[in-house]
Amino acid sequence: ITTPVNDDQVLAEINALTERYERDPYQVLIVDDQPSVAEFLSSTLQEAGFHTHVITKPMTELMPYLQNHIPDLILLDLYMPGINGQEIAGVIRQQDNLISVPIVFLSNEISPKVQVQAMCTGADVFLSKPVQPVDLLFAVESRIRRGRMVRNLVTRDSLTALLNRRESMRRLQEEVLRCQRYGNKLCVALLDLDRFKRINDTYGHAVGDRVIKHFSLQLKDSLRDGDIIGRIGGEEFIVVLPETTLAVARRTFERLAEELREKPFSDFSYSFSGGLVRCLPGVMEDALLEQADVALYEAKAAGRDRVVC
Ligand code: GH3
Ligand code: MG
Ligand code: MG
Ligand code: MG
Repeated sequence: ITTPVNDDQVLAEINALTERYERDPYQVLIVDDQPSVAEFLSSTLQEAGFHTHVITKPMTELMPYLQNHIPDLILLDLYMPGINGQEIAGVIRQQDNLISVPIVFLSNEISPKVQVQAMCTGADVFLSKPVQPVDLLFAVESRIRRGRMVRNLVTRDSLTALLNRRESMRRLQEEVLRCQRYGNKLCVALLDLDRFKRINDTYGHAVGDRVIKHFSLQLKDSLRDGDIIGRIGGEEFIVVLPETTLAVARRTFERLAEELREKPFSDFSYSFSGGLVRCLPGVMEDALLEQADVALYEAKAAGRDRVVC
């Protein structure tokens, strides 16, 4: 069995990626109708190194914010004009992508019955106002790291640190909706490594795994930060490219294929095939995936190591 020469580097880079996803600054969302309270909470948390975002008008500002951001923890006031924290927590807990986000209630409500009702929405702890900075920091510190870890476990693939199949499909659905609503440009590619069985049979399954990791890193390097990259099967990947034309997407994948040909993995090289499609008005994600799959099949049938649009 040959040992790939750049193996250590690939492993180190995957580990670094995984760590980065765990160490990105923690973002706390503060929802309180009283600006002075929100400001106090925000500065206390910022001094402890957290990033914060303040919402004082939840009726109009909260849902739009949560559509584009996933905070690491939510500090929630109970009584606010027009809506209360309990209702908000109930809505948040019904969203798959927010399931792992801890919710900390903050209120001067002292009735145990009301506090228990609020907690029954799926919140994590109830703090009484006025809260001491040390109590606030204890409550946040003890929950925020675990929330982030759970989220990574639920959304990321453990071999490559790319998005897993479930999260890839959720993100694809979001982007397709954006494309349908606002006419945003959007491309989707399905990629599959060529003759992968042969690589496993020749070099062993462990080397096959390293090839998958190597490809994941190369793919990540070729794409932009806003692109969505997921591993959806053994050696199958999805790439969702918002705000990208078919021509640009195609060039990106052709460059990647070129690089894999020029700089082989170690003493052997591997290639991939791809099916690339553009999202058009009226086409939903299932149909889009099917089109991409047909294009991928054509790329395989035409001899592999190519991208078909
Ligand atoms: P084609 O060019 O037609 O895609 O040929 P292929 O050999 O890649 O075909 P196929 O998709 O049928 O086979 C993929 C193989 O990948 C089968 C499976 O044993 C292997 N595989 C799937 N998941 C993993 C994994 O996580 N690690 C490794 N090492 N191998 C895997
Ligand atoms: Mg209030
Ligand atoms: Mg396959
Ligand atoms: Mg394959």
